[in-house]
Amino acid sequence: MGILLHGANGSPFVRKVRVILEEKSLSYEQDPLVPFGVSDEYKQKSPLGKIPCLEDDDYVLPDSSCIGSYLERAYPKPELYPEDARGLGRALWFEEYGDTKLVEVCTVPFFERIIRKGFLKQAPDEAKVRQVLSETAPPVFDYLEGQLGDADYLVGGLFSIADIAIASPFRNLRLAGEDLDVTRWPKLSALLERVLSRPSFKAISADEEAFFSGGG
Ligand SMILES: N[C@@H](CCC(=O)N[C@@H](CS)C(=O)NCC(=O)O)C(=O)O
Repeated sequence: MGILLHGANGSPFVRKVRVILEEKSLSYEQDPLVPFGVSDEYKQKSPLGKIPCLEDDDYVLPDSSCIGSYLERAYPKPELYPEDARGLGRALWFEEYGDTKLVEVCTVPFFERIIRKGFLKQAPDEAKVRQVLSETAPPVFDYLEGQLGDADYLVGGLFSIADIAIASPFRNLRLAGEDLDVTRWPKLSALLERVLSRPSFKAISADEEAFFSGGG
């Protein structure tokens, strides 16, 4: 059967796994599952009912972070996780920060303008979007800007899971028509340009833009 990835485009967690698969040149099929009202059969595979969930032949694993760790061990090249203990710890921290705080702020404009407006056909809550962009998001972006120093990538100067997990939610922000203020966050903006222009992200962007321009 090979690799099957359950999860619709637009999810920052599904994107993370797709980028890892692309970086490792692994071929896979995608089941564009939307995580609302999922079947009991899917819950057997992903007990929290969330996306993504990956099947690799007879092996089934939910959760983007668990999937990333599995893929790194099962398909080691190219390496996407730092070798050294401190680098690894730091990369996993950025992955966690990306998956929680950053997803929380970047998906509000995406949900309001793309999902609510385009798919649920309701008016987006622009006041909520403005509040997040002006109050909640800036300290999160400040933190990441401060972590970069003069390095091209977040950990050890090398591209890693940390950069994938931080860049992924920013794609949601861009799909919602927002971007970072390059004068306020120049290092973070440069990191995003570097990471989002990789062939792995580009391969997925085309799918996402086709899908979301149809929905919105
Ligand atoms: N920690 C999980 C988070 C996955 C997640 O929250 N996915 C969202 C879609 S972006 C979902 O399935 N939400 C449905 C739900 O919470 O029931 C991961 O990294 O895979």
